[in-house]
Amino acid sequence: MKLGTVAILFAFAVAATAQEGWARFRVYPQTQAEVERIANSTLGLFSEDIGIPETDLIVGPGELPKLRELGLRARWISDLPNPLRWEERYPSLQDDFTNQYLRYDNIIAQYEMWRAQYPAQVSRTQIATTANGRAVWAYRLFAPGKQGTRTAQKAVLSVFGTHAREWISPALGLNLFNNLVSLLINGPANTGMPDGVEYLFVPVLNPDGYEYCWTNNRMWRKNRRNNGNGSFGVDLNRNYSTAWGLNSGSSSNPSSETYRGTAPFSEPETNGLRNYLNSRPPVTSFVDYHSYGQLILWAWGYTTTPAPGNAWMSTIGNIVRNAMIDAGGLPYVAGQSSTTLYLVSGGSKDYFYERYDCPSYTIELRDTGQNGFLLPESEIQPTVAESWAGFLALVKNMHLR
Ligand code: 0X9
Ligand code: ZN
Repeated sequence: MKLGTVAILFAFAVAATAQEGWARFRVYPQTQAEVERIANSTLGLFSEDIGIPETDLIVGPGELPKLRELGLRARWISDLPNPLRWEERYPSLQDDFTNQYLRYDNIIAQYEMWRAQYPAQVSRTQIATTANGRAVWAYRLFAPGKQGTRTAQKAVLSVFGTHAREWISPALGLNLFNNLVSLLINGPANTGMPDGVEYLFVPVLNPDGYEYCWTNNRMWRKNRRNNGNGSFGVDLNRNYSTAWGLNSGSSSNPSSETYRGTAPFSEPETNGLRNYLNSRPPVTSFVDYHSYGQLILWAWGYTTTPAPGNAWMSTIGNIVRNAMIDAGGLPYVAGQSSTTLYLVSGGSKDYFYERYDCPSYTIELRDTGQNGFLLPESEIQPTVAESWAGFLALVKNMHLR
């Protein structure tokens, strides 16, 4: 009976994957040993994480035997577009950041338009050069009101594109920056925003990975460091110094999707970001924008013990959450990272919380798994609307720290 079911499932799978050859399957691990088997498989991961009771996998052409080898009940969920050579799906140049996902050069070109237009308020700094020779940029927007302080005393830091395949994140960054320009440079005399704040945006922290998604594999996550053993990539969100290498929240295996690198800040992207902030005013709020899951997560990520600042991170985090729900109508869940999602060691939000004692979050944007990382471009604007509300709520309430 069981074997029969499996056979029928696989017959269906072969039929289902016949055209494109790529599909999303759900497996149902029940023990840690079964989770381990999935972790050691070379099948792609569609879920955010491998875990009990269910995990979604990406099965490519000819990979059904690998799925069978897991020895787990498997259910076909949907066909997937071919994740290789994604650029072929976009015949013409994408240049409308409000409704399209852009190539890295076009993202930076858009920020450069703002810099050219508002040279007194917008500036940029190169914070790193990647393994593949790309520049990582930080853009600074400082627009004091008429009566405002002429020098910034606080930095609001927003990081986008840490994980390569989470394309909604850099797209959101462009739209948030656009809204900030409208509000702070072209907006009313009283913006309702706190005084003396500079806004620091990293449009794409991981440009090598992001471009690799366009040219080679749409589901790439890490950067493109050559690990020297045939594997590539360090998970930048496991490479910060706080609790770096704590076993449960990252991997020492270079092939792993959560490989932490050889040392804290071993990667130019994370190291460059840390060093850049030494020449800026103290960070008074931090958000690392990811997808997916619709979550507002605060430190600590590396332990389930609440951080000393748990009370105010919770207060501010829930204000942000409520603002996002009010604006978008979709559920967002707020909580301490480790207890709401899973343990992460060497993550960005733990580092910025520890270093600056500021409210520090990972926001997981849309959706909750229907499209996952492949969020349609039609959802860019709805995501922007709710995230802008959340951004304003954070900046206006960070003093509650
Ligand atoms: O695993 C991650 O890095 C994040 N999820 S994702 O699917 N976007 O990869 C979660 C990060 C939670 N952050 C920390 N605890 N620092
Ligand atoms: Zn991510």
